[in-house]
Amino acid sequence: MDVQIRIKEIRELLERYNYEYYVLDNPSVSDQEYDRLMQELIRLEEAHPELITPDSPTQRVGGKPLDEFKKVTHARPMLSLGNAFSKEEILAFHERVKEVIPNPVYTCELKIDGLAVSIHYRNGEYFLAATRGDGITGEDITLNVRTIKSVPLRLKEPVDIEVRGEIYMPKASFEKLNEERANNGLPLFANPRNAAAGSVRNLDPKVTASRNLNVFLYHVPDALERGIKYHSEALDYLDRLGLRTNKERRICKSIEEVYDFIDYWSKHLHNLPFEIDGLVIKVDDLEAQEQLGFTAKTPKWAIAYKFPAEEVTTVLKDIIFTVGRTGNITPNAILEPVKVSGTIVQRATLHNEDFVKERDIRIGDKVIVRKAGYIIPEVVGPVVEARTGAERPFKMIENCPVCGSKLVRKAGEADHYCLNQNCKARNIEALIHFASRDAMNIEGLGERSIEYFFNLGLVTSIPDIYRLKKEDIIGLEGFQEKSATNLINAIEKSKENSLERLLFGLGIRYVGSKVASTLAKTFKSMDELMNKTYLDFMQVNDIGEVIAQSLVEYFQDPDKRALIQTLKEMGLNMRYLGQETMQTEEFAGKTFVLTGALSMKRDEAKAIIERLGGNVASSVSKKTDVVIAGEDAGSKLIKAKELNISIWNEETFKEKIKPYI
Ligand code: 3BD
Repeated sequence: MDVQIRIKEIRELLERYNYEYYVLDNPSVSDQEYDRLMQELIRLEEAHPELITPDSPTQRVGGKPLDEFKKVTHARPMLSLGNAFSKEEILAFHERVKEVIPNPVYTCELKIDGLAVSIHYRNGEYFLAATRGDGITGEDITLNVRTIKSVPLRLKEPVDIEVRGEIYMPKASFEKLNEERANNGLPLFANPRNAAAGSVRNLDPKVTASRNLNVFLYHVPDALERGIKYHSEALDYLDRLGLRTNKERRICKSIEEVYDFIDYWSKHLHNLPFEIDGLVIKVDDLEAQEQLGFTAKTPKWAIAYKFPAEEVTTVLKDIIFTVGRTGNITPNAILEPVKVSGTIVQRATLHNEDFVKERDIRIGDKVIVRKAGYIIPEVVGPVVEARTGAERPFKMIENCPVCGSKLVRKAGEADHYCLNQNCKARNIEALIHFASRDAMNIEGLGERSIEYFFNLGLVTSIPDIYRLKKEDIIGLEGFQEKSATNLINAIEKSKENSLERLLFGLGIRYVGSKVASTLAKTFKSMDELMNKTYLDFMQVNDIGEVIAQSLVEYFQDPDKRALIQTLKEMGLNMRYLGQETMQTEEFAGKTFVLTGALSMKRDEAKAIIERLGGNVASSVSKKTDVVIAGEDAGSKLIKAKELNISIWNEETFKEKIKPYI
């Protein structure tokens, strides 16, 4: 028989068996038969390498580990979902929907707890996969996702399509993986979601391939353009293409049916072979979705229902104090280890003195523990009935647990502070913050390395980071030639960061990443910022007295000015480089003015325009390209007409942004 024909035949069989096994969960042949065919195909391809194609079942794992992931900009942003924590909030969502759509029908789905992925097929062939990232740009994980066996390398129809879904790790695989890791002395993953994320974001596809990941697809961004009328129909279409969807979805014709779905899954979620962190409720009619539209980040036609946090009781054995980067002191509960929402918890924040006193939490108490927002363990309060009399009341400490200096609690503030600028704990925390992901994002310079370098005296201040040399770290525990080179490169690269990352990283009090962005956008350079007054800062939207005061204090402090000067001399970028925007024909480089009443918030409209590459100005001039006029637009509209400037009404605006939302 012709080799070419035999190869094609085996590939088709393997493709079918793979689909039956991984997508339908319904195999029609034995594992042995499958393996036998795979071995035959491997042999034939080895003998005829010219016949290997990328969609061959032998080609799932291949290639060398990557140096880094490439960036991918999503054609349409990957949106977030609004959250509801109760049926009341679901009802409020329903009422909002009904204002636009009188009789909405919903599709209810499980909310798989994994990581979102976008997968592209060209002519039916697997082509690209990307993480969500910040929703605008993600990372190219094509090679890793192709190792997931339920991801078909070829669809049942030769279409060009982007599909979105969630990659996850089944509970059983997660437990097996952690068991193996424990046996090998490797750190454990906290939960299946982290394990899935870690496996997908590994630079070596072989590692991903070894991790038994799976996927559910739930979204076709351009369904309407494909003639699909309902979300539920889009899911059926995904099924027909051979993609894996979750079958536990239900079309609900009334809010009561939605409640039934919630009640059912509130009871049964633990029986699922994978973790879910809630349910998703979506308006089924795609045209109705369009009419409802979106806010800056979330669609108004969908909402996530989050199950109430699980509460458990355990014993509070002790209270210890930690020092944050601003010198803030946090009491922490040391707990008898207990499993909460899937992970073992042995420490929980007690926030501050008042939190503990108001709840009268005592050492030795039986306490109720839960995870706030599913993530951060917190103590809800004591079980007073369980007291024996042996419990010890809480007493706030008076001196820094690390440097011993006297703590201060300013009037009107809840936190105690260590004011010692040289306090070791504060400095380590400040360095960790500087290098962290939302700040300078120096990969490889995490909590552990910083503590290690600090204790060796290698890095005790921010400039020390930029003084590190490869020779200093090669040979230190955990650092070989390659990891040392990577770290030095990452540090070097961080010098190019846009101003807002540096501003956030400096750890100025009350300057979070959002304020840092606003400041960078407004003042453009560090030099400008350093010379601004309290009143200048007060002019900026979103900046009030407290932040303005803190900024002035920071920039007038000679030590801080010297620090900034040093960093500048070391070559750190001190300018705003512009946000990562899309270059869209209708918006990029153009100046817009908003006037009149719009149905969406003005800030949202502004954010969308900026993301699409445009600017928003407050008054109409010759430099204005487009005026977007809502209801009752006044003098600005008149001026726009005089100057012969393009005018869009809200509908036109929505039309223009539609392709990117
Ligand atoms: C799921 C958005 C929309 C298409 C926006 C309505 C937020 C992660 O099973 N539908 C689902 C699931 C997630 C979804 C949408 N349907 N968005 C959905 C989703 N059945 N998990 N998500 N995402 C996906 C996210 N991820 C990371 C950071 C912030 N948001």
